[in-house]
Amino acid sequence: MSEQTYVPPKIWQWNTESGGKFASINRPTAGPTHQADLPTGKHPLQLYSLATPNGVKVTILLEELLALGIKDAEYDAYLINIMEGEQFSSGFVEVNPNSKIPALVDNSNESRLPIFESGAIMMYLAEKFDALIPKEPVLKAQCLSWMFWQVGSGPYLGGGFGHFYAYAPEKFEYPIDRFTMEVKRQLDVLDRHLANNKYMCGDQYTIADIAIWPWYGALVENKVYEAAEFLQTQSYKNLLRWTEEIGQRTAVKRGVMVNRSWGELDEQLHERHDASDFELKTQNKLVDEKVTL
Ligand SMILES: N[C@@H](CCC(=O)N[C@@H](CS)C(=O)NCC(=O)O)C(=O)O
Repeated sequence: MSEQTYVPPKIWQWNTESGGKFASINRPTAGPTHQADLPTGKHPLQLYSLATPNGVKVTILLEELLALGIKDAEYDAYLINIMEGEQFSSGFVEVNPNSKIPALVDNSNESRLPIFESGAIMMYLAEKFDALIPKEPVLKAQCLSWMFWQVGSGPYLGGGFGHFYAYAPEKFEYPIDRFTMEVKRQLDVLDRHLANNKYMCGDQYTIADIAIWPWYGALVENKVYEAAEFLQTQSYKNLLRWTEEIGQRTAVKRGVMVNRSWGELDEQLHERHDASDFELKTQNKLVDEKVTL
C-alpha cells in the first residue's frame, strides 16, 4: 500500500494540475468551448472521428460495407483532433453532446440524423444496409450480446487499465492491480469463446468482431499501451489466431488508416472522401506533392 493516502475533501474542487496524458482536455463540465461548424462533404454519410480503437470500429464497418458492394455506404470522414479540443466545438457538440469521437451524420433520411456512441452507430449502419448483423432473432441476440459486451467492457481496458498503466502521471499499484486482473479476465473470456468459435458469433463475421478487434486485437498485438509482456498476451492463443485473421482483411487494413494522424505517413489518411484516397491522399503522398510543387 502507498504511504501517501488521499483524504477526499468535503467538496471536490477541479484541480487543473492533476496531470496525466489527457489533463489538457479533461474537464468536469459538458457543452461547447468554442464556436466552429463541422465541414460537410458530398456523400450522405458524414463521419467525424479519429483512428483510435473506438473510431476505427466505424471506419472498418464502412469499408466492409463498401467491400460488399453497398455503394450507399460511401462516406466523407473528417479528422477530429481530440488533443486540440475539437470535440468541444459547437458543431461537434450539436452532433454528439457527449463530446467524444466517433460521431456520424446521415443526411439520406427526410431530416438530418446525428448519431453518437460507436455501438449505436454500428447497429444503425448494419441494420440500415442489412449486412454484418444476423437477421435471425436468436443469432442476432447472440451477436448483440458480444457487441454490447465490448461496449461495457472496453472502458475497464481503456479508461481503467490503459489509463493507470500507461497515461497516469505516476504508477500506483492498487489501480494497476485492480484493472490488470479485470483485463486478464476479459482476455480469458474471449480466448475461451474463440476456442470453439471461428468468429465471435460462430461462423459469421459480424459487427461484434468489428467492435472487439480494435481494442482487444491491438492489446494482444502490443499496439496499445505496450503491455503485451506485462499481460502475457501471447498465452491467449485463440484470441491471437482470430486477431491475425481479422487483421488480414482488406477492409480492416483500410479502416485503420482513416482519420489516423500518427505513425507511418503511408498509413495515415487524415480525411477520406473517395476510395481512391487510399492510393492518392495518404500523408506521404501529400507531403511528396508539397515538395514537388
Ligand atoms: N462510449 C464511447 C466512447 C468514445 C470515446 O471514449 N472516445 C474518445 C477517443 S477513443 C474521445 O473522443 N475522447 C475525447 C474526450 O474524452 O474528450 C463510444 O464507444 O463511442
